[in-house]
Amino acid sequence: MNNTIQNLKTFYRTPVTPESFFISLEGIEGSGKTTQIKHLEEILKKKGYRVMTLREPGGTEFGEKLREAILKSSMPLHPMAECHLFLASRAQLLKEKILPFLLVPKSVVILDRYIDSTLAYQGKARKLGIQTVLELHRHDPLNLLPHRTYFLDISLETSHERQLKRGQEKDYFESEKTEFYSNLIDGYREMANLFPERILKIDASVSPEAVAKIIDEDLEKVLL
Ligand code: T5A
Repeated sequence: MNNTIQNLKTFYRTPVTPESFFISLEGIEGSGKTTQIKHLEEILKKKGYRVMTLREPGGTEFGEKLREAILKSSMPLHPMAECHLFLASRAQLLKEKILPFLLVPKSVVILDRYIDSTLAYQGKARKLGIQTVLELHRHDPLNLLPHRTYFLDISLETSHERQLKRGQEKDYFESEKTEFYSNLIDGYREMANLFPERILKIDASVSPEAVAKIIDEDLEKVLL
């Protein structure tokens, strides 16, 4: 990790809203993000929070159109084009949904993928560079970081097994080769080291219940 990357961290901020909370879930395909989000929604609602769950890319009318354009693209996009499409979706999501909802008292925004996906997928696996992606995010509103990020860490083998079980058609990224995925996993692990105060890396090869228990215990410590 060089100094320039460390310096770029100073352009980033977390929301200063005493009663609301911003959580993101990250990991490769099949890591169990959707599964854990359902659990998180339940326990946060039981605790009396208003919860808004969103996904990236998407979450707004404009963002859903971009999602379709990226994930259903029949031709390979230039990594920089790909990256800017994710950023466009994110900026609109922040403006329309995330920032207004965080002003609601006792609210939690749960996001299925956020900035760490771009750092790992476009920065590392597509080789744009972590520094480049951090530079692209350093301006408002993209410089807003979650209070907490759960990185569900699984191996490529586990990801393949879970996807085979599910038997879905492969999308744009799921057809990528092994090298892309091992860089991707490295990218996520690098992000967990770069942002240790925000990202909790969880071994997600265990049962969904065991993963949920780790998240529950952490939430007890970090929620106000
Ligand atoms: N992308 C996104 C970028 O490249 N850059 C960006 O900036 C952003 C924001 C989005 C794609 O876009 C890329 C990344 C992605 O390739 P998507 O359709 O939203 O695509 O895909 P994913 O987010 O990857 O969704 P998945 O459904 O594949 O993964 P999940 O949500 O992590 O996994 P989940 O919970 O659906 O579980 C998968 C299966 O595993 C089982 C579940 O029952 C399910 O069948 N499972 C477990 N099995 C055993 N043990 C556990 N602990 C399990 N947890 C779940």
